[in-house]
Amino acid sequence: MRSAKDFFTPLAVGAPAPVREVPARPSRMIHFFDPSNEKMAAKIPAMVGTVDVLLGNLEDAVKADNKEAARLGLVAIAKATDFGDATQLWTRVNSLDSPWVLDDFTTLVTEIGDKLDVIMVPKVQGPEDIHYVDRLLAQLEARAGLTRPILVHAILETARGVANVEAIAGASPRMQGISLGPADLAADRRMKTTRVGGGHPGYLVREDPGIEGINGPRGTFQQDLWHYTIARMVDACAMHGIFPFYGPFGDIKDVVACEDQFRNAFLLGCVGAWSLHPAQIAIAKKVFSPSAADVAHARRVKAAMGDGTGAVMLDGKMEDDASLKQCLVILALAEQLSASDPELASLYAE
Ligand code: 1VU
Ligand code: MG
Repeated sequence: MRSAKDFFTPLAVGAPAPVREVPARPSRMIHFFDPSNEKMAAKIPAMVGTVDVLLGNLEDAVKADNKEAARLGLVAIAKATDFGDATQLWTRVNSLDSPWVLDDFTTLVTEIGDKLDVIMVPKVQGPEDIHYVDRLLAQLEARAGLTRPILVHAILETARGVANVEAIAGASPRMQGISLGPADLAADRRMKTTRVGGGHPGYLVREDPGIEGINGPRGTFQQDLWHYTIARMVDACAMHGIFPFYGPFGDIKDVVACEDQFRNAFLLGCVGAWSLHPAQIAIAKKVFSPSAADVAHARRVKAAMGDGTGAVMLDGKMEDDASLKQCLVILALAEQLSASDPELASLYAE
């Protein structure tokens, strides 16, 4: 284990200094695209400024025969596109045990390292995976003469990864965040689902039978398969000052359930989710931006609380230091989003 004193020392001579704090940039949707799919790739330049994150995916969902085309396609798009301040460019590389990942890292850092904000690493099992990526990136950044470190995002999609999530979150100053990957995680855990995220009608609790002699219908309540994992991930991220995300929702047509899944994640502390299809972008934007009513309420609590200590009554409810702190979280997010989204700025205007 490295000494805490060495934690912010570059891992290669000439590599940029690690960040002390992860930049909090709007990341409500991480929009996935396959750079080897010409139709999809052609749509990407026009999406700049309309999504918070564009992610060129090289891993699962890209056919094995297209891995090289995807990598080179991403290089071409990145070189030809100005992403401005409002949109970040991320990539998802192939898994660390795959035959493609070394070329993913070397090509992308060398060719477009100055444009890449974050590299998403799939199937992370423990801090040792992050340590490997950390050193490799430092070596490649030094060779490419980069002046800004590329950050790392881990996907939580193995049982071992979940067991090690706190150590993964704190493994490197490069750690930007973690996404829940429900599909691979379900398979690795041997859950008996066949879906990409969301709930399952069989995972429920049923009302007790009525008292003796009364046999009315017994209601059932569907439960959230992902509550434990998201909550654990959120705690690990908050503990290390990095950002938690919900991952994919595969039922593209079920926009209602997608919104519910995204909102559960938002309420539990996540800052964004993946959008797999253009139809999911607006859902993420809506859900991960606080509502005008929540912002207005937060401002009222802040005003009523004066110096921030003590307890007051507002609309029949007690507000105190702790409810004010929650309101300040909402206000900080509203302020951050307003800075890059004029529509939200006018929605939140006092
Ligand atoms: O109207 P056009 O024909 O010109 O364009 C189509 C389509 O090409 C385009 N489109 C997209 N554009 C940008 N980004 C996208 N992600 C994207 N998806 C589609 O929109 C137009 C309408 O498309 P569609 O409704 O006909 O949809 P398709 O049948 O073409 O595609 C649907 C899928 C889901 C296959 C497609 O959206 C896709 O491949 N999305 C990304 C999937 C992905 O990245 N999966 C990996 C992450 S999830 C994971 O790892 C765990 C499960
Ligand atoms: Mg996966």
